[in-house]
Amino acid sequence: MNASGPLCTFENELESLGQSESGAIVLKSTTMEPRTGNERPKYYENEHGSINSNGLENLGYQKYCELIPKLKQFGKPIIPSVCGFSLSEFETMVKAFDKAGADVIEINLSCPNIIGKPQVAYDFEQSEKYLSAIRSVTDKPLWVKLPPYFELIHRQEMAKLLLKNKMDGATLINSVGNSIIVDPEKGQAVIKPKQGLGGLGGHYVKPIALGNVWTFYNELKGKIPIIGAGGVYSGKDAFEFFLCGAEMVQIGTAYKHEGPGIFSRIKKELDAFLSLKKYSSINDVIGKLKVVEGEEYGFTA
Ligand code: RRO
Repeated sequence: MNASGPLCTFENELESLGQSESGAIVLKSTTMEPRTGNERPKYYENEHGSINSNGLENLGYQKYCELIPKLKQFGKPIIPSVCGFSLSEFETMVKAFDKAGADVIEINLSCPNIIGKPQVAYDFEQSEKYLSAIRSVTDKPLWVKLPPYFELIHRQEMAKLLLKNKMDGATLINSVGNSIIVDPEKGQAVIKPKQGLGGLGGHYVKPIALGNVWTFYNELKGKIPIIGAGGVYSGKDAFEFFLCGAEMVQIGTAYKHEGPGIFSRIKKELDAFLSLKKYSSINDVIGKLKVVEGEEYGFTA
């Protein structure tokens, strides 16, 4: 499926996703009011990936609630993504999307691009408060969109919170926040907002995403499915996420680059790779990453 972010803000983009082979329609993260987002240039892409400081450009949650019945005609899960500026905003939007017929609601606790608003998911006390309160306002499946964590203890602690608060999915990872890409010719950052700082995606972040997926998989022990994201451009990339424990993948940077045809290409590539490697089912892949034994790759004198 697509990742919440690129090409899922406007009605025509959501319809294209409906017509594509994306397994679901994931909506751009919503706020209470419509937003035009941050100043341009706020997106840049090269062969290694992307950086964005979109700034939550979206039509406001009420518009997406109205669109849900229309989007249902495509016969696939509709997954709004919610990004409030306070707990009560999260609660209001989650309740509204529940009523409007969302199939799953993704709670975005990891937007890196709002000036003066640190990512909730890096504050474990606040995250616990948000997750338990949001859990109590809906019975719909709740997925939590998380940022990359770089310490194992942080991954372990967040995994515990997801289990304790009965979350139904963990989307790993959002972009790597507060990064910079420099244009050396101009001696200038490639995007404008936040002094050039933005969220990194694409090939740049795949190993970070895989590391997060693998640790969360081992902590969650199959009790909560993982939706992998961060650098999926090909069927083999998707395969790597499945090996590390993801059950689904989302595609952001590569979808923006290639458009909605990417979903059928990646499915075909994945099927071909699974046949080549003689896997009869994706269930034989999920979480089956082998770790190196002995000294095969060790440095010896
Ligand atoms: O809109 C954005 O700037 C944005 C969001 Br909400 C997010 O979750 N992740 C990202 O890279 N950009």
